[in-house]
Amino acid sequence: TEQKEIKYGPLVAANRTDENMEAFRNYGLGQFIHWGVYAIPGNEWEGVSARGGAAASEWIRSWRGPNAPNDWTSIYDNLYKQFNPKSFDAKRWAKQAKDMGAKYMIFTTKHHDGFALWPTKYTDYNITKSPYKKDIVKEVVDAYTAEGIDVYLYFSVLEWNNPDYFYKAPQTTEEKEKYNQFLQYTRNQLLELLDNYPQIKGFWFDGTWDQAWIQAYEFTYNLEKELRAKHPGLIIGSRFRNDEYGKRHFDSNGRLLGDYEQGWERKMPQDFEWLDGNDWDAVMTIPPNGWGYMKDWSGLYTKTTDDLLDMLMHSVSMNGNFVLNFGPDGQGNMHPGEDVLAKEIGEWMQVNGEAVYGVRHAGLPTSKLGYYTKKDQTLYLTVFNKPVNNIVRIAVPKKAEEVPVTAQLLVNKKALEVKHSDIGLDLDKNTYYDIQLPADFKSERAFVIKMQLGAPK
Ligand code: FHN
Repeated sequence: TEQKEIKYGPLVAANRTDENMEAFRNYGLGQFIHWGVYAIPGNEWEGVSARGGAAASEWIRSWRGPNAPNDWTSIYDNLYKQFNPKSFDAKRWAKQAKDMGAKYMIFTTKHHDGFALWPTKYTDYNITKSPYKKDIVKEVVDAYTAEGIDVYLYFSVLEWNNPDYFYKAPQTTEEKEKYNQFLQYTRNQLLELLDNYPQIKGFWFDGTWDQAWIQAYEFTYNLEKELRAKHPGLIIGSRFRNDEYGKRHFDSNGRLLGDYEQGWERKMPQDFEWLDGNDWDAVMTIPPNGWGYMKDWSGLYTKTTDDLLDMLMHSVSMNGNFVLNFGPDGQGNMHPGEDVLAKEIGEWMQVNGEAVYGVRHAGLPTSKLGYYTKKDQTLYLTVFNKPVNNIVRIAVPKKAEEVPVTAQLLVNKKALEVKHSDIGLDLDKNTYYDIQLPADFKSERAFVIKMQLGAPK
């Protein structure tokens, strides 16, 4: 295919191999936290509700529902005067994330409403003007860093309440000046975040889809360069900027714009091939689409521990990280449902974490039983669908130099027999290894079979 001339393409080579990027590749599991003044309404406020098919509680300022008062926007923009999370304890959050098994976390410094959770010099609409006053971003960065969890800062470029923000590309000189102010403001805030919290590993950008930002490709190109120069090793996903043809995530020649693909939000790639060898993360809500606190989960399908473990293994089996979102309430407590999920995931990770951390795509034919992950000569199969005959059958390409030789159950370290079986409808392509599960083996959740690979006998 014909290659386009691109001036504002990627600033870094694909698949960086430095320490920071290697760490990113090994995280496996992460935590997202959406917190801001939207936690006060928790999706419902005096007749205003962001409920409905696409309900996203952090969007309540604009998804106001039919019963919202006319001055709802201004009511919302004054909610910060009530933001005083008495129970907030970043150390408690960090401990919970650690126990869940998260190796990195992403925290909303500022969502689309523009309210900054750090004491920014560049707008008064920030935490110091709330009754809480203290720097929440600092508390979070310090507490998670102390637990050994890497921190990434979520930053929404889109700001609903900023008069200098433009959705459409600015036209007149006056509009252009205003938008330039906005761009400078964005730059100032990002540099400020790097100055204030030098421990962070990266930015997780959002709200970069509007035309004005898309047209500012020269500015965003230079800004990315500046951020990277200021903070060597910084990790930036593909949502930050676009090329001069308006192509986002990937430039017009299909090259990734950033260090990892950031398009997997509440969805997952079906096939490993779709990923084209890029690094990626999947970010996931517990309710269908609520990122900020949602007081009432009733009537919504909220994902179960088993759903989430399935998505986790789906991600890591394809070289991605799985990031589970939490939306604490206006006092700084996690939703009770989130506490339960975090605990159950953590218990599972205690036993099976080695199938998650530092693993890679195994390159085997997909299995109906579950997901493969691989680390050096060790192969893991996380079984979600236990076979009725208790035989776990592993397909290996016929010419493979490595096949399963020994196997054990991670849950009890019990050795299992591995037998070469030539059963299958595609014996020209694959050969099969059977692992017999103990007849009395029962498991309430997915379980992991750990195998050592070796030369075929
Ligand atoms: O609009 C936001 C949404 O509220 C949430 O922050 C998610 C997280 O990935 N991102 C946006 C939609 O893409």
